[in-house]
Amino acid sequence: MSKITRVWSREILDSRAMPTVETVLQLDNGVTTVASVPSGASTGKNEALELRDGDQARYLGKGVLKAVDNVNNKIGPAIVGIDPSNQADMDKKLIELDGSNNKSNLGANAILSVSIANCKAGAIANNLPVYKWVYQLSTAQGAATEGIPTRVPTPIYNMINGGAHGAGNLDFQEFQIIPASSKPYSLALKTGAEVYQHLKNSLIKIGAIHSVGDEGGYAPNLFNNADALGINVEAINSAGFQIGQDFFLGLDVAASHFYKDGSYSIKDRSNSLNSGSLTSFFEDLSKEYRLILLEDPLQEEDWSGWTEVTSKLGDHMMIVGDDLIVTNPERVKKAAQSKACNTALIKPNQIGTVSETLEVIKLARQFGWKIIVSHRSGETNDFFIADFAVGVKSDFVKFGAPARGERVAKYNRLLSIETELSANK
Ligand code: 2PG
Ligand code: MG
Repeated sequence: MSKITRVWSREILDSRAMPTVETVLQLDNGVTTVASVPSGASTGKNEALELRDGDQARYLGKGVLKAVDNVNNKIGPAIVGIDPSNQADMDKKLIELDGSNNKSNLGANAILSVSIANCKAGAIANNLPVYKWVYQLSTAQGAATEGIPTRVPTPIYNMINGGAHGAGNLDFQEFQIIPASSKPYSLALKTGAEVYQHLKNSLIKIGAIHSVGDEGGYAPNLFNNADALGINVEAINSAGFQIGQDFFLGLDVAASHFYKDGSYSIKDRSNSLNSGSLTSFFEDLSKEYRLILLEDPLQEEDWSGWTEVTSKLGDHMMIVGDDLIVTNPERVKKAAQSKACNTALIKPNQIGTVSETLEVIKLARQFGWKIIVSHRSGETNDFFIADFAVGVKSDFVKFGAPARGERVAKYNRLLSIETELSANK
């Protein structure tokens, strides 16, 4: 049995030059594990609280020294002596120490950094790679489907960044390409990267600026959202692949971002839209561009509108709840009851601990939903979620474009897991 002997934390930078929390956990054999947490820009209203200092003299008020202090002085002393193999007990302890219903006392950023560092320590204590350890934890919690992981989840690449992540002229947040799930992961990564290169050339050809956005996808100047779908199709074709066979398209609409006073305004339409007319627009797009995925198509409290989208499009598309369900069991239950979506986007920092994230996955699976494990737009090079996604046998992963260090850290980790999995066959 191992024991935690020391825990310390500090403020580091994420990929957006914003501070975030990095925690180190030391075991009695001297081994240390390190975990840092990501941060969203288009956050759902109902996410667990990310504790920021609010001191305008530092990082525009975004410092995380209070969260760091909470790890160093409140969480650390309370968890020394615990065996990291017991993730459920550790997370229970963290939840109790916080005592609120949204992690607002200690901060979900402080809590998750400890929870993940503990999960990595549990893997080491049990002599397992993190993905195998997560599989054991999720099996114990009833969150995994039967049988050890044999495949790497299918990647969803965010090729064009709009909304809160882009340059400001596209309303929708993510224009995604999704390789056919039948392809081995290494091939899906190679072909995705090739399309990314072709997309750059296509954007240069039409004079659209080809700088990148927060998630490594391009942030071009285009006229409207449909144009961004069109240019993804063009890049897929010029790379020598076929839509509907090699690649499919998806959208994270992140509709709360352009919803105001009861209506939606988008570049593609001169009039503002209500949820019914926006849904009809999605129906048209899905036919024209073979969309298979639609995330946050409507704002996060429009439950009846979501039910309408899922009943109209859910038979052939993944209708993904992100801001809608915020990796929260109560909102997942409500969404299932009202048939508001059929796929869960899973982000550990929306709820705050590894065990609660597993619980949400278990619930979503009980409702027959698909699972997508996701990064945040502000990331670090920590690739824990790559292991986590394999361990829980997620259907898909969403880690941004196949570019920029903090995105590629996760995609490359999946490559090495794929090699390990095929060696074990
Ligand atoms: C999303 C995420 C990640 P953010 O909306 O799905 O892509 O963005 O982290 O800014 O919430
Ligand atoms: Mg989203």
